[in-house]
Amino acid sequence: MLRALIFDVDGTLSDTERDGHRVAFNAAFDEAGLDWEWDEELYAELLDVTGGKERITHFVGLHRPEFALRPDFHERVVELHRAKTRHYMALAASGAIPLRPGVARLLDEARAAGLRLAIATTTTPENVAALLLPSLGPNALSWFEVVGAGDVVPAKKPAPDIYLWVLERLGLPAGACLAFEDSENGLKASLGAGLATVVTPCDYTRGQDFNGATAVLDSLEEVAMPDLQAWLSVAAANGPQGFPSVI
Ligand code: XBP
Ligand code: MG
Repeated sequence: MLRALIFDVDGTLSDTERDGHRVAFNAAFDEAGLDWEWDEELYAELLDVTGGKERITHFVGLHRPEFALRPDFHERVVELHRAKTRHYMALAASGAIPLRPGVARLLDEARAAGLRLAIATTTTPENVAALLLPSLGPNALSWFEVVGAGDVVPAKKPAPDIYLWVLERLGLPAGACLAFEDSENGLKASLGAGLATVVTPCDYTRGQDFNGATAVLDSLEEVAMPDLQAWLSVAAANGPQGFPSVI
């Protein structure tokens, strides 16, 4: 029986990466006097690593190895990321990053149907509020009973930890929940936690491997409420691993 929906944020609720996070990283680098510029192509590669601080560290390792030798390297990464979060929040709070089609309707219908809602994301918690409130209104955060975000678990996606953290706080087994993801890393995390998962690929993740997803859709616009229980039942019939794609 379906009891809760657990949503990823970046790429799933909103296409945040190219015109949100990427722009904010570049603004932080510029502000710090660094000549680092993450264009769209480079950013596509850097997205292999989830988490902003982890992504900066990954970039330095590949493209600015001398920067990693500084004695204050870790502090500099934290500082750069703090500035990036400030820029991202300002951008998101201005309403410049819309939700993906069907998201607001699905959240409304799920609430009306008495389903519990939660978030499992790699991004910084403050970013979630900044992104959702302009589109969904000032009370939107209270719709989500559990918000698992950022550094609450040390191992970020594709590790399943953030989903396990959310499930524990919901007090529900994975079999009573559906996860919503947009990326291969996110899908690995949700499947690793035993969750049936609906994938709506975004611009950067289209073409990735979504093997094991219960459904792969262009957007949540196509989802009707009865589909959700039906998908959970199909996944349950097939066991916790190796979900077939029904669409
Ligand atoms: C999202 C991310 C995030 C953002 C940056 O992954 O990878 O790292 O790009 O957020 P997912 P922060 O959608 O799989 O959760 O800079 O706040 O870490
Ligand atoms: Mg995502």
